[in-house]
Amino acid sequence: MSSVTSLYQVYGKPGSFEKKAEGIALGLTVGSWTDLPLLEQEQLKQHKGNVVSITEFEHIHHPLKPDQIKAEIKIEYPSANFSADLPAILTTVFGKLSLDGEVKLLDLEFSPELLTNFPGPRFGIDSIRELLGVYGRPLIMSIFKGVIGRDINYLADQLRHQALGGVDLVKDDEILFDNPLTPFEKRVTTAQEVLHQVYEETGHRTLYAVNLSGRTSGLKAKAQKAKELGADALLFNVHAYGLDVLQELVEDPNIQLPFMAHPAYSGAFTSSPFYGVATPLLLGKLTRYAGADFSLFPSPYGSVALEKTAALSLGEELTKVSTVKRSFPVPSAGIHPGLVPLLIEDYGIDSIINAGGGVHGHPAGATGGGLAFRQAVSAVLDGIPLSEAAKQYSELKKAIELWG
Ligand code: 1AE
Repeated sequence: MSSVTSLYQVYGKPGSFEKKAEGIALGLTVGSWTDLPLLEQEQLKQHKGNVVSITEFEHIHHPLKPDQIKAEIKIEYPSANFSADLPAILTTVFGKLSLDGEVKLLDLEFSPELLTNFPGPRFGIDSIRELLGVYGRPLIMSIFKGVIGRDINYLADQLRHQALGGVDLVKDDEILFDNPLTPFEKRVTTAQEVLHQVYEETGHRTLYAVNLSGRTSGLKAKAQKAKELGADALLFNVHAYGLDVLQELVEDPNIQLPFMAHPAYSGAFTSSPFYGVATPLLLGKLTRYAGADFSLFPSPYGSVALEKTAALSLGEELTKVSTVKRSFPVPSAGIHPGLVPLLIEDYGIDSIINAGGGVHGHPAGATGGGLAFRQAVSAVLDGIPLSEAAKQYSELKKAIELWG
């Protein structure tokens, strides 16, 4: 049977969870039905949510209500109840329920038949590597910083310095929207010129992800224009718009560009231990199913940090075997070269190390910052401790002296 199966975390008194689970399974599907005539009951049965399992964690008590323990409830919802799109699925499994006390949506399992409606990333890890011609190491990405109120020449200069440091990708800051000083289309064409010039000079290719922003109704036309102008990739604040908006853009045959999902605003849904949606589900599985080729998220180590178990399982959701292509995990926020060994240990080589301040704040500028990251990656892959490698590489040495 085609279906989606939800895993919820709830708290309650021991032994109370069966009633709670049945209440959810009925409430989100056919409602109260047992008083109806038998024929109608039969008809409705195929639409009723099915409680698959209830697991009580008798030793995990609610921190503020010690008589309550944690439980996980699994419920399967037939696809017959919803259209095959994320808004309908999310409304079915966590619509009104998300407003109904301490319930957290931990995971969603799509049946293979349902999953065919979600083609996922158009490019994925393998095709992005082909675009860049880079294999066998994590990619390095840097971020424009301090560019609000600056003109296009300032951006061009900052981009050139970043690219000369050997980073593979540069993304717009997510807070840079369309504006008269650096309009969207001008950013695309200027970046092409700068990056082409750097390629001619050095043979190194860097891709630029421009921030696709503005009202939802204008996004497709804007993204198509970016494609026509030769854009490399699009940054998208997907959680401020909604996952289905991303899916629409990714599936548009006139766009066909890699999409980079920024996590801005997602913390509003994920941060509570009791409410909302689990981070690996939202920024991992669902962002991948909606078609992001890259998903950015706070690493467990930097200035904004995710809890480590969640950060690791997020990476797994983006890369584990599926009919849907793999998306690049992009651990971010407060990243500096000294964190490269930890990031490679956590996310392997099929990941992207992303830094803004850790590139621009380098004593030798953004070019020195990029070089320091590349040197740190080489050292880790060669099995050389960073402290050793720093004796050989002056940029890495300066970064480690500054940030540790
Ligand atoms: C989690 C997203 C990180 C991001 O977009 C960003 O701008 C990070 O900047 P830094 O590296 O913390 O300066």
